[in-house]
Amino acid sequence: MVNSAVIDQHGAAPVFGLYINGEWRAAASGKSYENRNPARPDDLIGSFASGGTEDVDAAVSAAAEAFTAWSMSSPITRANILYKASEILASRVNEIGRELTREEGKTLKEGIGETSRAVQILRYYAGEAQQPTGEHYPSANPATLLYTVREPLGPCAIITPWNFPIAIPAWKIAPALAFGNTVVFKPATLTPLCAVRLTEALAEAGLPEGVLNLVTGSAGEVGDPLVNDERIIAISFTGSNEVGRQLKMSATARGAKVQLEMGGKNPAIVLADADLEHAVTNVINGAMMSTGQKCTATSRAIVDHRVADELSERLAQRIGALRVGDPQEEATQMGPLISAEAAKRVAGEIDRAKREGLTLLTKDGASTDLGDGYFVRPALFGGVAPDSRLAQEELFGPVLGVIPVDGLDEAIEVANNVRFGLSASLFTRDIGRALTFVRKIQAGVVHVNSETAGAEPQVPFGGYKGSSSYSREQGKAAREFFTQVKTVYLDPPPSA
Ligand code: UN1
Repeated sequence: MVNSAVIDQHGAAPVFGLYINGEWRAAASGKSYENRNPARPDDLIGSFASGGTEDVDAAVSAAAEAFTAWSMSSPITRANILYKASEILASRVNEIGRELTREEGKTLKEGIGETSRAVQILRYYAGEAQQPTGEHYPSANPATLLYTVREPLGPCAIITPWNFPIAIPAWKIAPALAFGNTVVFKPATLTPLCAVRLTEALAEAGLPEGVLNLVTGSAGEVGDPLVNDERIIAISFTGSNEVGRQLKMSATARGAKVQLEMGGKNPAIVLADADLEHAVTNVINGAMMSTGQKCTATSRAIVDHRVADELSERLAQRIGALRVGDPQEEATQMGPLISAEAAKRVAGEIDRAKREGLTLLTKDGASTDLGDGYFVRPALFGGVAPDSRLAQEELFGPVLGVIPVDGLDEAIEVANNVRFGLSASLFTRDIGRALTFVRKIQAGVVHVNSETAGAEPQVPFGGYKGSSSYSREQGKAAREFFTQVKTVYLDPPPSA
């Protein structure tokens, strides 16, 4: 039998399997679920295996079994496999980028861009795997060779969201593997195809069986048993605060190492001396790309009152002109929300803000040509109070509020007055104010004169306060999470 991700066919739609111990297979229950295009829900992308406890058990067993050999393998061997996977993915960037757009709903430019980013991430970790693994120290005994070595942890669970369906899995899985861990990968239920594509590339690159296992399915049927499996030593999770907190409590209670990346309520501060056109472009990109569904999205424009009216006007004009539609069309600038439920929730938040008396600056005339996709028109609210719901809660959609303030000090105070602290931007020409902002802002990723979203693979990524769990992903920080330190005192035997 061919070892292919497509294990069956339901009419015209393929059925994709789980990947366990080097083999694509159906879920033990035999069940699968449908995955549809959020821009055109009648477009069935495929069916995906609905994993369950039995599958999780098989995947964890495979990861546990494969760990000894993989953890002892040369980092150079691992680097070569990651590099090969990057090449395989690179050769399919356009195809997979289009699939990402069809499955997730971000624009083609973003879908292909994100896939290229996954290629870059795999390449980066191929290099990172070849970096030093420890440090050499002086000892009280001059004859002692005293050094540390970072060693892998064991089987890890990688639990990822739908909003970056290939980049986030790549930036968690690649370091886990590079540093000698094995993986059970549980992707978001809504974006299993990207997870299959990444797994295929890594499998084809020559990962030994059991080193990476993919179990698609729901949080309850796959996520819970995975998090609670005693053999899973570490868990890296990106998703909502509610799920993250719960996950951390149950996993740390049994002694697992846990890393969480969660929400944001990211501010872009615009001072009166800023280049307004540049600020407008970056605020809109930060707020509206990926339909506002990034934890790094800009959701508060905190603006000096001297330029607040002008900036609001320009934002309203340009946001109102964004071409919303099917992201598979090149001209589209903003696609749908991920699901019917998400669209309903975000539309409800917009209605609620209007009912509470907030001023909607963009026109919200219903569009005629959006079909039955999960579309919500982008919304800009003006004169928003810093303590309003719109300025405090993460809405995860194309909604932006302008909060007028009096100068930098008040702007920073307002910016910090939320429970999140992922990313933040400042727009100014004044280096002194920029330095003050960098020092006082409570955020893990800080930008001056660029948008709040974005994360390069070679630097640490993560948030302050409720956005994260005080650990960082990517860059050198990934090695810290996915390894533990062994300290070695090596003394010569006493000479005869
Ligand atoms: C980005 O801004 O490009 O889920 C990355 C998220 C973040 C990643 C953002 N963890 O939106």
